[in-house]
Amino acid sequence: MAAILSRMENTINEEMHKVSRYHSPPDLVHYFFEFKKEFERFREFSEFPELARKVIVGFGGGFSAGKSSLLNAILGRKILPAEVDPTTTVPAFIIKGSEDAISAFNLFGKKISLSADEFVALTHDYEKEHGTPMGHILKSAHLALPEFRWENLALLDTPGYSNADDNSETESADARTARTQLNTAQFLVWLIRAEAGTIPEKDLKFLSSLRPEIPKLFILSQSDKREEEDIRDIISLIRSTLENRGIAFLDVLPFSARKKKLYPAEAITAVLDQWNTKPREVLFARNFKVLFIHFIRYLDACKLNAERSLNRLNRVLGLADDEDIRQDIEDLQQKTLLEIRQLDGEREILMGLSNTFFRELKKVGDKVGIEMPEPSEMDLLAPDGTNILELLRAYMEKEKIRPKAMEKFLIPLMQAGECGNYAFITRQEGEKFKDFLLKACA
Ligand SMILES: Nc1nc2c(ncn2[C@@H]2O[C@H](COP(=O)(O)OP(=O)(O)OP(=O)(O)O)[C@@H](O)[C@H]2O)c(=O)[nH]1
Ligand SMILES: [Mg+2]
Repeated sequence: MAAILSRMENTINEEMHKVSRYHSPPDLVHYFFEFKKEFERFREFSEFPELARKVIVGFGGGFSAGKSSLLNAILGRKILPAEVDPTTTVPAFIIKGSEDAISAFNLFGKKISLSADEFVALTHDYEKEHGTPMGHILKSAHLALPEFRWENLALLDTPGYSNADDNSETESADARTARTQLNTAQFLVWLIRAEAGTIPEKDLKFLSSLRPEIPKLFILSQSDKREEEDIRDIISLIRSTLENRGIAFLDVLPFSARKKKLYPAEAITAVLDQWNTKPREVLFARNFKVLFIHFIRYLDACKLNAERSLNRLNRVLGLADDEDIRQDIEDLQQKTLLEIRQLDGEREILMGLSNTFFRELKKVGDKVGIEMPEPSEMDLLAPDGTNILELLRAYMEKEKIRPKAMEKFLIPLMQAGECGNYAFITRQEGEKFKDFLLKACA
């Protein structure tokens, strides 16, 4: 497996870079960044395939908000170190397993097994006791529990994103870790300490930097620390603040690890039950395909341009009498032809790399028992706004539709990330455009 992974990595880091030497998409830096990030996720998946189909529920909040204590209450046992001043330093995923097992993923991309004591020592404030921040050589920890009741969920404990006493403006490493981890989650449980009396400004700022489409459940933690009648007021204050700030939320529920009768975890576990309904799709094949297609489409667009230039040059050549001018035009034609040949060569190499890459991807999938079907290009059409924009332009040219008439479709499509417009256009322009799209992609 290690050999396959390193071949795949080599494709991205070496071979694709070679292809990009003469023609590369304008967003090349971002493009390779995305490619590498997706590959990192894939590497982690290959070490922890159990996690691939899980819906991830991130638990976030400030330092000592009570995340680990809430998780322990939900799990019904003290598996995560909390109490007596511990600090979570490494994100920990908790899933169902056939037997108790703890493992971790280190920064060198290796999976290691840990005993319960080692887990506590390595992931929770090892620094204070031993003087070395061992937690920081681990990327994530994984706990499998046989009694875990949500087959499709992975609960993710994260380090607190900020220290309540820390007023500095610069973002800490913990905040970055928490953001990266929480942004990969499909659902979020966010804890606010009741003592704070409302949702702190810092939390609001942090939450607005998370993907807005992640459904969020808010918990007023350590509710025993305030009078019972205050709790209701604090909750309504939090609700109205969230509404005013435009942060969508599912609910705000009180919880206490000390007074479980008064503020039980059941309302929270009922929400987890709802999120548990179906496993998550594995999207690696799809995401990698989108990345390859992006580059190939760019080469195709370059070729189309070059061919257009060639046609124009032919036309001009037919009109030119002067021998010197003809010579110049023929030189330009030669140059353009060479470029077209080069583009063809690059496309062929890229297609070859893509084929090999998907074969390797499938091999890894087979080894860990998760199917990795390579999607067809048609499957990928809807989410890629830029392709549709190109196709729409071609359609307008073919149907002799003036840009003015299509402006209302074109403008939103030109804005990055407006994938939903695909559905909008096909609804508006109807079957004709859909037919055209199908033919264009055949
Ligand atoms: N009174 C009271 N104290 C609590 C409650 N929950 C947690 N605590 C205390 O609050 C402190 C922090 O709890 P943790 O569960 O470790 O909080 P955390 O959010 O995981 O903290 P970090 O991992 O450091 O970000 C501990 O000292 C707990 O004993 C609660 O419901 N009531
Ligand atoms: Mg913790």
